[in-house]
Amino acid sequence: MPDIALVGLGGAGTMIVQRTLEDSRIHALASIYIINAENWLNNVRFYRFEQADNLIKELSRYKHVILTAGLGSSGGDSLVYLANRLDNVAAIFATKPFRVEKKRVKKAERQLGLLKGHVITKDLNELLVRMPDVPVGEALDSFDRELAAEVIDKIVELS
Ligand SMILES: Nc1nc2c(ncn2[C@@H]2O[C@H](COP(=O)(O)OP(=O)(O)OP(=O)(O)O)[C@@H](O)[C@H]2O)c(=O)[nH]1
Ligand SMILES: [Mg+2]
Repeated sequence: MPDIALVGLGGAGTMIVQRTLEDSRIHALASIYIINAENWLNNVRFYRFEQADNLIKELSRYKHVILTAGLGSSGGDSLVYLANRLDNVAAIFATKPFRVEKKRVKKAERQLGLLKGHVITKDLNELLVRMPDVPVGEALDSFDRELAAEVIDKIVELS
């Protein structure tokens, strides 16, 4: 069993984890978990949030756990739940919602306030400035790749 578990929560978490798996080293270095997946991935352990208490038991067996999700969502709620119950969280990578997603922005702030420990956040609003003319799907994809690169660096550092 690897020392590291990488956990993606919700739609954004799934996408970010999926991008990390394009680096062929990752499966050897970390066990991959997806919670409330929106699409299927090979060699990944899938859980529903309703199984969170089993998941906590399983994740506590690792030396390091890395969590990633889009804040403001139910994935963000699950991230808070897990992060505050595990004592082996090495890093949290989270995205902040677009300004127009008003309800999610508020919810994201509440989630950040509840999270203990350091959270590395990346703000989706940056995309509107950096890539104003790129279709949103493409812009999100390049954003997910940048965040995945940071997650990969962390996994390599912890290995
Ligand atoms: N990084 C990234 N963020 C996304 C993407 N699609 C949507 N988002 C952002 O992530 C936020 C959370 O969306 P999801 O992760 O799909 O939400 P969820 O956890 O599946 O749960 P719901 O709240 O039930 O939709 C959205 O409000 C967007 O701001 C994506 O492909 N990549
Ligand atoms: Mg979703």
